[in-house]
Amino acid sequence: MPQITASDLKERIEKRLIIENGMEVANATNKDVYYALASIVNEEIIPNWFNTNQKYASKRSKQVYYLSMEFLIGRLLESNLLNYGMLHAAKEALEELGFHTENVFAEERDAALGNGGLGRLAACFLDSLASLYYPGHGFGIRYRYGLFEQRIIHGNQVELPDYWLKNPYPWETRNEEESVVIQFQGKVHMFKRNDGSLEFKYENTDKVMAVPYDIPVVGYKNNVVNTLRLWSAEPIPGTENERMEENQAFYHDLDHQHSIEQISGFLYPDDSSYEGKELRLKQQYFLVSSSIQNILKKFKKSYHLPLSKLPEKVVIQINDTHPSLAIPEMMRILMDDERMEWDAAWKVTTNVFAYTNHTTLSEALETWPEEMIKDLLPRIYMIIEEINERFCQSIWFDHEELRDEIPELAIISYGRVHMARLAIVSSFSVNGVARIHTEILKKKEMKDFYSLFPNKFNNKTNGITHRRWLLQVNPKLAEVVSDVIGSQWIKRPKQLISLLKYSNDKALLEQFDQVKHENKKLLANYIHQQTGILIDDQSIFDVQIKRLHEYKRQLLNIFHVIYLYNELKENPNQDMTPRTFIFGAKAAPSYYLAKEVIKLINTVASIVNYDTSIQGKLKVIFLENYNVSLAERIIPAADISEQISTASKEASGTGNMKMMMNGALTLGTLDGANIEIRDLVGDDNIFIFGLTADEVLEYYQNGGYNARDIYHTDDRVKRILDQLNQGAFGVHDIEFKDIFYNILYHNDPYFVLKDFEPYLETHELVERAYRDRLTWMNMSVTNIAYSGKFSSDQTIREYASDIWKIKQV
Ligand code: GPK
Repeated sequence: MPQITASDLKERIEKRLIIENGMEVANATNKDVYYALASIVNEEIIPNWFNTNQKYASKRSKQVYYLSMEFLIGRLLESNLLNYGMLHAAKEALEELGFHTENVFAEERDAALGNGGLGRLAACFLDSLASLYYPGHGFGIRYRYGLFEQRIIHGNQVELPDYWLKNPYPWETRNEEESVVIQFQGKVHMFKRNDGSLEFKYENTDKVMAVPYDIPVVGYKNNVVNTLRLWSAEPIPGTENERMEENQAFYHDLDHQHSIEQISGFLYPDDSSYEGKELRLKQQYFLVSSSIQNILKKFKKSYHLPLSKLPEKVVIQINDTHPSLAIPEMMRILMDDERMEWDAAWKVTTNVFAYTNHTTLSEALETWPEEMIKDLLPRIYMIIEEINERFCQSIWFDHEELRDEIPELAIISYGRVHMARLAIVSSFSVNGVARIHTEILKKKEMKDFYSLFPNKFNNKTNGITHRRWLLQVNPKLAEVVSDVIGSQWIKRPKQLISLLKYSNDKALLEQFDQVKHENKKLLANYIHQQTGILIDDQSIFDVQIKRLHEYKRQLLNIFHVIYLYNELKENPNQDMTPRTFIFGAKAAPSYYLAKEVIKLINTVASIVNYDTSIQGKLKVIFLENYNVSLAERIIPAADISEQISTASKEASGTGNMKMMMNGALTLGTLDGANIEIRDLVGDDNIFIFGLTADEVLEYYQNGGYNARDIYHTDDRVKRILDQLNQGAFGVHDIEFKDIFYNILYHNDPYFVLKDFEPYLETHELVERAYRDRLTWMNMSVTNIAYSGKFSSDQTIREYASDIWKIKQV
């Protein structure tokens, strides 16, 4: 890879500005410079992109396609510069031209085509695939509106549309010539061919054009450029005119055009919960039909092999059940267009698809009304029916012990189509995303399926790209690490383990401490600038950043804050290390209780932050519009990483890994990947509290526990709940009654009260530990040292070797 120097870049930026904008640098805005730099990076990318595709084609490599309704990519300029080895030079060039790098990068809108963990995981996976020389690509939807922008107004979440494409997006290329047609609705007719085989013809379907927009996925300093292909829904050109002669055709047409464009109109803003809207079903079919057509066309064009060989060259990972209609879609094309028999098509299909499950929450399970699928996708419905029929038959005849369970196993049952069941039956691999999660799938949630298909089930613990989440977001830490152990860890993140040898080196620990402190100062400045609130950069930065969900228990966190505040009011002079509690969280717009919690946090903040009697010992910061870019600012500054979900509920978590990698200590429950973090760093380097998953599951089985007992026996708890009920935190006395009722009348379904006391006690341990700087930094460095295990490079290697059977090219 040729080294590009700062002065080269400077010159190229100047030239660009002249050619493209006819302007001198002196007159250029941050935006002008952003576009100039992006197009320079694109000039570097394009030949490599072409070469990568050539190489895959000439080697006829097996390819993996990652199908996902979400790709939460965030900004790309900085990470593309980093992966091209141009970041240092670019920063220097920009500063020399009189620009602040950060302001130039901030010109890019976050591509927020995802809700949270699931979408961000997809983005990290693409980064690792390219960086590890794997032929792997993403397929998704080019939503015109990404995840809503969050404003906090009088403590409440307000949603604004995220029209992220307002300005041209420099990383995408429209490839109209590769468009495909998608068909909805209509009638299916069945004919018998002369040879006796069946032929299906569709009539009066609604046709939509899927136009691909390609985004390059740049590997780290390896010249690899893979592709993220995002589909956009458009009317088929020419069809307007056909209808022009009809009466009022023009208005019908506008209406029609609008309904087509809606398909890629916006991202559904729900995380881990199922909404059941027809438009969402359309989006799902739109994604999978365009992707499967594309995959098959490409296979036929470049491999010159019969379709029966598809599984040797193609593997498709479906990211949760959202793209699971890809399965009947594949069957449809193989049979109806390619004239394969059912058995042959089934053999191909079941050897191509692999399915990842991301949650056991029942509210997230996708089941569509039979009628909806039948109406929107009549041929797909027939195929699902047939898959179901054959599957139920096989249970009836081959697994008598499960006959009574058929209603719980059938893909179509009680009028609904169960997408997870479809995915399990039709895939060769089913994986969970952390060890405990996979165990719960096997032992509980998917127990009977596990007994039917024990070999399909496997675990792939999630990971995060250390390039973005350490190298890019925390350059100071990366530099110290490289000074100590050399820079091989960048290619081999597990080598971070060498840091252990130095975890008692006092001078070094002080250096790490200094880096953390500098990062905290940067965040404190940002917070001041955003909120006007001054925070103490010597205080413990205690961070909980993730979607707002009852199971993630932001409520437990804010209860603890209220408790501390109550204590301080009683005894303002008590000796206490100052704390800053930092929250970032979006709630699904229709999730009432989640929004109440946001309001509660903001209300508590507005009281605590301005109460001078507590001498600045406590601050509560709710940063609005939590997104990838904001995570990038917060994570390097975190001392404590709050991972406090009700045990058994968080499939894995990935924020836990990001903060660990940046030297934060986890305060968490034995849930998701926290368990694997604990196993690595040991009990001395993590703060674990609360019920275990087994205990939680047992309570659920026996109808829960009695929350009122705790309310009546623990004065601290009673006081907090009464404060909520009596309006101590609000203007009207009805303010937080619903939270109060949910805990006492719905019996605290997420065990907030049950885990409250152990949580307090563990916080006390944290506070005490923080006072001993060296011990704390030793713990911190130990966490960084083990975090290489959670690089998504490791995860991707495991997917590649165990599931995908693909090789590095
Ligand atoms: C799980 F089911 C879902 C979903 O719809 N969205 C989502 O982000 C998350 N997830 C899990 O909640 C996390 O525990 C997990 O780390 C992440 O997916 C990636 O696997």
